[in-house]
Amino acid sequence: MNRRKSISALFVSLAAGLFGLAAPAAVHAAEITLTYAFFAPAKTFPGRQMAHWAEQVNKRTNGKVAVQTFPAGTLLGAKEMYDGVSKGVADIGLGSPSYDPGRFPLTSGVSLPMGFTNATVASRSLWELTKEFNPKEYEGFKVIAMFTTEPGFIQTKTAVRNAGDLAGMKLRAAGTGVPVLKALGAAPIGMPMPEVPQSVQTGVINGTMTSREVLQDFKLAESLKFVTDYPTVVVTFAAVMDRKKWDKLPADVQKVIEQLAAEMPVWTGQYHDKENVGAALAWAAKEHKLQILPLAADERARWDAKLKPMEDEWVKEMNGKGLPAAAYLKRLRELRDQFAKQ
Ligand code: DTR
Repeated sequence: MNRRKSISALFVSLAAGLFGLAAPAAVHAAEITLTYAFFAPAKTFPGRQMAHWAEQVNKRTNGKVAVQTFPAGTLLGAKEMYDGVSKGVADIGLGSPSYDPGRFPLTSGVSLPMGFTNATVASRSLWELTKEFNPKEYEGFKVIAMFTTEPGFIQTKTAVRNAGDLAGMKLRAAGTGVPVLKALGAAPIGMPMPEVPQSVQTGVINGTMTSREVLQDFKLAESLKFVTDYPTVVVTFAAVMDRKKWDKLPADVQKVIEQLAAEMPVWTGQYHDKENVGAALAWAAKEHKLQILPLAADERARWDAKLKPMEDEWVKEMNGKGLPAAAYLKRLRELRDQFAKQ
């Protein structure tokens, strides 16, 4: 490269740098860098939540904190997320408590069939409950963001119009969805979301029960052509930081992160409910002829009846562990109804 060229190249990159990094953030080097791991791709809604959080922390700390994101399991996978954060592999990890209900027992109450109307209502309820009950299952962590999916739907290769179609069908769900599918008569398999596309292709499963944006975000509509129009249960997400790491952060940074924690359930719920799911359904209908199968009223009533005992069973199981299950569900119902009205 001749001298003239290299000077102009330098000029262009300087200009691009100044233009692209207009926030004071970028001009001063960050004092603190936090690594943030997530198990699924950046373009999925939890991934977008992570990018938004990273950008906001940088902006609101005036560049003092930079966040390096590691989506798609590049640093930690779904099953190792929380232990990975404890061990310091990542400073922050976004995992799904629904994948491990044994480890997050109280949180699994949010994934009972509670009739949440959307992800925003469920996300806000989850966050409030966690603040109020401060469940022991998050001991050693600082929870920095919580949210849920919309209530999941059964999405399959072959049509499911009634319990007979579902009987014995191999379907995948997050851990907390397994008892739901079992109660409905299917043969459930618990597995993390990133394993689903291949398991569908190889025929290990005939479909999945989760939020419907996965039809597009994981390209599942290429093989799953049917959605049964029966909302089931939400899947929970929690992003956590190791407590000791948190305690070392300066107070002004902690304040920014706590403010954001209060905002993330709404931000994520709204994006998921208002853009993400609708766009995916429209795309799947247009590109892959997705069919939404209504459930007849009497069939719906039978499905509801099959799921009804789950709440009492859960309370009994949690009481056995010495957890305040009945109080948690009572408050959950109040919050659900309060947020559904807003
Ligand atoms: N945890 C999920 C739900 C899920 C829905 N969308 C995404 C996107 C990225 C990761 C996970 C998910 C489930 O397993 O059902």
